[in-house]
Amino acid sequence: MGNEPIVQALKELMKYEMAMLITEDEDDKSLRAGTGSRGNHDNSLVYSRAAAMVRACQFKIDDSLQPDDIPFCGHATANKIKDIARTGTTEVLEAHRSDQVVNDSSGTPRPDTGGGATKKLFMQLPGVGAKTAKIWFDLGYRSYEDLEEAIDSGDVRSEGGRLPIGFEQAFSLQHRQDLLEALPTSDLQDMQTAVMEALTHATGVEGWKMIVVGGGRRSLPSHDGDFVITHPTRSTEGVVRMLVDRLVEKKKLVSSRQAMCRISEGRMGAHLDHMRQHVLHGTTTNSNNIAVDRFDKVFGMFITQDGKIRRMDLIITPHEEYPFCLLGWTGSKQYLRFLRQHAGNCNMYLNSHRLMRREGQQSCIVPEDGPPLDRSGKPGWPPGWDEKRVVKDEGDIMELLGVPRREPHERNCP
Ligand code: 8DG
Ligand code: CA
Ligand code: CA
Repeated sequence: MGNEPIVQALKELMKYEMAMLITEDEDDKSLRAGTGSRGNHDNSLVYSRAAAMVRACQFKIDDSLQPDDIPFCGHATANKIKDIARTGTTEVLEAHRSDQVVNDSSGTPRPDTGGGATKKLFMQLPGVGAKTAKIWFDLGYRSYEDLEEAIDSGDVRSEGGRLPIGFEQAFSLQHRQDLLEALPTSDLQDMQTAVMEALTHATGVEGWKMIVVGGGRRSLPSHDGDFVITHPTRSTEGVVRMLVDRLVEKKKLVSSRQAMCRISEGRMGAHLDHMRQHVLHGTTTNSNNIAVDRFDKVFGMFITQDGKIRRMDLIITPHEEYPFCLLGWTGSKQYLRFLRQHAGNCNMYLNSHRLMRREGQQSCIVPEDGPPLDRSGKPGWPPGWDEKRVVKDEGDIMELLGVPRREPHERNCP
């Protein structure tokens, strides 16, 4: 359709906006996935949605269109899209690219903008979020080399001070060449072999399943390995800790003393009750933090056979939630936002654990406790379904939602 350059420009704008958004609790973009649940308005979501819509557009977008002809966004965004169609760029994008303060649509300088290009650069390092990127930018650092120099020579810019950098961030800076390049498929294979060995050894049972998820499953080049792990019969409880210990012992994973190695565990216990409560009290928002789930997992640094350092995420799911986990962790993030929004429009709630809805004074798991709702909120089974059928794969979830089955590579909303 010829609209791809516009998609890429909107994606770039999305990333600059993520770099402008400071959250109090989380200073790491690898632990978030574009939340929208944060207090302040998140412009990155506007651009992400616009990019997805432009990619899906069945006509060429050019300057002859009126803003109203670009129906999926507000006038301010539509005007930027027109600019990009005409000239390849737009004022805000150029301001970000040159680290300048950005004006809002009424021409007023936006507070807390500036440094877009530099902050985006710093945030490519695992463990560095908008908060740290801003501190470094405000101190005057503009490149990785600047940061390295500051570590070597002490911080020349602030009197007697030193560069504020954590050991995880310093590790990422040191290994940035490995961490920023695209992974060859052999690295994913390497991860698979090492993790499967560790799972079998640590638990003493065979039969573990380990699937590539994330961009890699959507047939895109990956800069990290994302995997969902499950077992058809054995409990997954407590596995993450044993797995990490074994991988560290085998020198396949960098230990948490040297680099980022974040383990989440033990949060699965009451998760269904929590979900039920949220559904009952209407406190769910389908589009809110798509990165929040309660699976046991580890976000760490893998060491390949060639001695390269690669980011690796392992997500461990009980078998009954496996299809939901797979769907959630395959992405893309924007595809998931659309899917969850759709569930919400049908008065249902979807996350990476289950599909649920309310039934009178009770919450109801779909399909175990009852049929899904359609767009008008009416319950009813799709063709081929009844309460005895269980969700076996991602396509089943799509059927229950009444949306087309899409293969992973068809879920690349940018
Ligand atoms: P990329 O690595 O090439 O940038 O893209 P990706 O593979 O699509 O994204 P990812 O950041 O590696 O995450 C994989 C998918 O998992 C993503 O589409 C959204 C989903 N996801 C969750 N929970 C979380 C989370 O806690 N953090 C992140 N980053 N993604 C999550 O379901
Ligand atoms: Ca990924
Ligand atoms: Ca990842």
